Order: sequence, then structure tokens, then C-alpha cells
Amino acid sequence: MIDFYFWPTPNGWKVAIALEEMQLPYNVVPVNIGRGAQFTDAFARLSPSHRMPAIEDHEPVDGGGPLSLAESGVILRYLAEKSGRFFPLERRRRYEAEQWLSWQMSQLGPMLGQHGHFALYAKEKIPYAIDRYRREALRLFKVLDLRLEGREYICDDYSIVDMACWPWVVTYKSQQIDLAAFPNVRRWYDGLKARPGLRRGYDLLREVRSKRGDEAPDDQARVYLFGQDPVQ
Ligand SMILES: N[C@@H](CCC(=O)N[C@@H](CS)C(=O)NCC(=O)O)C(=O)O
Repeated sequence: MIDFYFWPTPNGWKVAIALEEMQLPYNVVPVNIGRGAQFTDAFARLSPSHRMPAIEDHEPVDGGGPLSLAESGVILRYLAEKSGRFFPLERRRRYEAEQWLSWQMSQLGPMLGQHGHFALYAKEKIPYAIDRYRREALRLFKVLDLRLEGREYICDDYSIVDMACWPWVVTYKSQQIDLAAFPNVRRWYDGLKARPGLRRGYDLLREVRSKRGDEAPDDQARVYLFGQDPVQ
């Protein structure tokens, strides 16, 4: 059984979707990041950077003792290995999938995250920061749109790369990005949304999400999410 440390946010959804699509048995452990659950000592042993998602697999692929992992990109690769699904084995196709997974982890996620922070969450609106991250967000949507030209999925078959990108693209409305400008992304986004496994992952702990899922954090959450002393 896999213990899945989760809260419904884009990085959390990636792993929720993968677990559902791969039909791996798991037990969800809520980590309320708006109330500081990521800063407990017990959670820090699984995720030294105090970020969710994380997993602890009590029947790991190497047959050894319980294995804990943080960082959504690595968790996705681990789950793909465990299930034997959704990540190509052939070497060239695998490197290509690695490239797009790295792109999501290092560009699409962080830039949309910063755009969301400065455009939606920050109480002080800083035009330079909003403009900088908005340009990056639109550039990355364009990159994805070009990649999806004539393709059903980001790599040849549906894979953990799609599962990694979709939960960030789903933020398009709150980020005020018009998907009509990115028709290939729109088609891909809608196609994936119709998948029952993806839908189950996206709906995990739906009851704790705000109604629209994208409201700014309340004042208590701001203290945990944005107000921590970095060297305490
Ligand atoms: N690179 C990490 C990022 C994880 C991450 O930033 N998680 C956010 C939620 S999407 C979090 O735990 N935030 C808690 C905080 O900022 O204190 C991953 O991909 O797993």
C-alpha cells in the first residue's frame, strides 16, 4: 500500500491522477498546507523541503523496506516504473518524455506558480512581476500548443508527461489565459478531462477545495505559505 501525502493543488493533482490512472492502491493522508501541516517534523522526514506531494510505499519496487519520495516529477517516474505503464521504455522515446517532464517541472509549473502568486495572491500588485510572469506563462502555453500540433498527447502515447502538465493547464481560467489562442492545448485539455481516471484524481479531496478551487489563501494560510522565516 502507498501512503499518499496530498492536498488538492496542481502538484498534488499530478500524483493523484497517476495513482488513479495506474489503479495502484493508496491511502490518502491530507496535508493541509494552509494550516502548516507541511512543517511538522514527521512530514519533513518524508519531504525535507516541506512541500507536498510525497509518498511512502510500504511495498516498494526494490523489495526493500518502506520507500519515501518527495518531488512530483520523481514520484510520477517511480509510479510509472511500479505500474509498468505510462512512460516509454524505448530509449529515444524515453529521453523525449524525460525532456518534456523536465520542461513541466522546471518551466511550466514554476512560471505559472509565480504568475498566480503575483497576479492573484499578492496583496501588493507589482506590475513588473505580473508582466514578467504573464509573458512567461503565455510563452509556455505557446510552446505546448506547438508541441501538440497534430498530436493527441505530448509524447506519442498518453503518459505521465500529460499527467504532469494537465493540472497546471487547468489553472488557465484563474490565470486569465484565453485557451482560444491555443487551440491544440484546448483540444488536448478537453480530451484528457474526459478520462475517468484523471477525473477521479482531480476530484480527490474535492470537499476541502474552495468552491472555484482558485480563491486566494485566507490570512492564516498566508502566514504558512508566504510568511515563514526562511532560516528559523
Ligand atoms: N517541486 C515540488 C513542488 C511542490 C510544491 O510546491 N507544492 C506546494 C503545493 S502545489 C506546497 O506544498 N506548498 C506548501 C508551501 O508553500 O508551504 C514538486 O513538484 O513536488
